[in-house]
This record gives sequence, structure tokens and C-alpha cells, in this order.
Amino acid sequence: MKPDTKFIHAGVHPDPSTGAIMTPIYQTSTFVQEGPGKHKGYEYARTQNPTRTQLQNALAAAENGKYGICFGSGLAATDTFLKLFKPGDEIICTNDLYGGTYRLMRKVWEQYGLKFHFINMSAAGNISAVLTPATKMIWLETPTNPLMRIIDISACAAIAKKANAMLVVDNTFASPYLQNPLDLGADVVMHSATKYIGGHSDVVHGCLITNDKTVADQLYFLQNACGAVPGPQDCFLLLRGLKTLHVRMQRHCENGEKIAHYLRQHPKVSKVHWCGFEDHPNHPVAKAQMRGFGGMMSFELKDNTVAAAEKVLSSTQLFACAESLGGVESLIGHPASMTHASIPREERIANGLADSLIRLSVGIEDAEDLIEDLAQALG
Ligand code: P1T
Repeated sequence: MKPDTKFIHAGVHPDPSTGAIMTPIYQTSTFVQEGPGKHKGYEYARTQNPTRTQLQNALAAAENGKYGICFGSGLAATDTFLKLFKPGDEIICTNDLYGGTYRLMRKVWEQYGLKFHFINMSAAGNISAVLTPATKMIWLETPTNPLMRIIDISACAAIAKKANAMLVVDNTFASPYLQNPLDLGADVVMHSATKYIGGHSDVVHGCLITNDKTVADQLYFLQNACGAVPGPQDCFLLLRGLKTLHVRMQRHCENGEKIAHYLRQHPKVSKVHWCGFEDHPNHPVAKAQMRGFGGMMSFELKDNTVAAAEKVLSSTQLFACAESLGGVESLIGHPASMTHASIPREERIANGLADSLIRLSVGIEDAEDLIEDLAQALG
């Protein structure tokens, strides 16, 4: 099945009891049993819910995986996944990643004995320097948030396999339309489905997808045992969002390209981070592992100050100043004071995240209107 058909049909079936083409919202906490243990596959809605089951199947299919496990947010998915590990286990992560993921790892999981190494994985060889016999997992985002670095998934998968460690890819920025990490050797894919999969800025949701039955069974166990599950209405919105992912992504990519080129020639802009530029350091890897370059980008100002960035952020009319990304409407953000504020300044600057860095989630409006808005805000 080709991707455009897959996002609409794969993994979902008309409702067996009514024929409803859209999966109903099964707004129920429990399911009546004929007698103790005699039921139709559903007992209690933390454990299973039919709306969630359809979504789990659809998301698994979208990533060419067998098993999907859904959660109440992207961070709930990551938090549940980290419960697979034990004190003393070591995890190697990209140093350019969503600030909330960094906070979860450093402020929550370190105190339970997990050890994290944050490194630049733009050259996959950098991983070898921090590998130890205790390394159990490699966690990466690509493109990274917010510097749009590209990490070679196949190269990391080979290193992880040799080290007997799992490779997990947070595929939020690319979406299943632009990149499928399981096909490139990753063991698990994570999504903040809040973003491109939902696509309409109206739901918070996370998921994990894998082909490994042992890992999937452990995750289904934790999903029920720890209970960070999404409600059925949220699952319905995600099922609906997924059906238009491909058409939205095509426009995100077109608009992203136009805006990246516009910003690059602007006299007040010193640098644009977008993986579609041929001189982006890992452009060949992006071209090989992605189907397009998406609508996420960030840029730095020649006046490299927080004040200069704040002036731009408070001047846009169409680009809304807000956290999050991946919706149909364009958003503008300042990572240093918003999404990445939990990273200490010294560490942030050392990782290349400048004070004036501005992040754009380019939506699917008319590109000319968006460019006009940026022109007046920068002017
Ligand atoms: O917000 P939540 O659904 O819990 O997902 C967390 C998350 C995980 N991974 C990536 C790459 C993310 O970008 C996010 C959330 N990010 C934002 C809210 C943001 O503005 O970057």
C-alpha cells in the first residue's frame, strides 16, 4: 500500500457493531461481561478501549510497524518507555532535543539511577566514545529540535546492534510521512502525536511503535500498569488527523522551502537551519532517509540577543507566538525562553542554541502571506 492510501485505510476497519466508517468514540470506563472473565476482548478502559485499539493499529501501520502503544502525551510515552530500564543502565541521547525530554531524563530519571550521556550525533561515530558495557539504549531525534541537525539512523542502528543496545527514534519532527525509522533499523519509534499526526493543535498525545513483540508486550503491560493512557475522544481526533497527514505534509514541505530560502537572503538573518539546503552539513543523509524536508526550521539574527528575538516574536501577525508545532497554522517560538528554557544557558550555548535563535513551525497557509508577515516583523 502506498503512503497516501496507507494513512487513510491501514489498520482501521468500519465499526463491527454498526458499520460506522469512522471509529466511534467509545466513551465508557468499563465493559459488561457475560460472566467473570467472559467478555468481548474489553474489560476496563485503562487496559483496552476500542477507539484506542484502532488508533494503535493505524499508527503502527503508518510507521510500517506491527505494534502501536498510545499514551496521554509524548512525554508520557517517553516516561513509560524509560521504565524498561534499571538503575545503572546507561542511555546515550542527542544533545539537541526537546527540552521537556531532557528535563524528564535529567530531573526525573537520573534520580532513579539511569545514567544519560548527551552528545552531538551528527557524526554517528561520536557515539562510540561514550559506549560502555552498561549502554542499553540510544535515543535520538532527527531532525533535532530546534537546530534541525540530521542524524544518520541506519549508521546509529548498526552501532546500537553491535553494542546490543536498543535504538529509539523520536520521529515527531519528520512525521511518518517523511521518514520511517523502523525501516532503517530502529527498534522503536516515538511520536509526540500532538504535532503533525494530530495536525490541528487540538490534542495532546504520544505513541510508541515497534516490530518487536517482546518489547511491545512489556510496553502494553506498563501502559496498563502505570496508566498514562489517552481518552477515547483524543484517540478519535488522532484517527481523523492521520487521514490527511500526507496532504498537509506536502504543503508544509512546499511552504517550508519557500520560507527557508526567503530567510536565508534576509539582511538581518545570520543563519538559517533547515535540512533542505544543499550545504546543510548532513543534507545527503536527509535526502537519503527522508521523503522531503518538512516545515520546521530555525534561524539566528545578526543582532544575536534575546531582546532582538523577542522583538520579532512580538511583531508577527500570522505566525502565532506559541509552544508546539506541526499544526495547520504557523507558529513562532523562542527556544531559549520557551521550549528549551529547562536547559541551563551555558549548556544551551555550548550545544549551539544561540540566544537569538527563533524556531518556526511553518503551517499550510499561503506562503506569500507568511513571507509578508516575516518581512514586516523582521523589518
Ligand atoms: O508535548 P508532548 O506531546 O508531551 O511531547 C513532547 C515532545 C517530544 N518530542 C519532541 C520532538 C517534541 O517536540 C515534543 C514536544 N514539543 C513541544 C511542545 C515543542 O514546542 O517543541
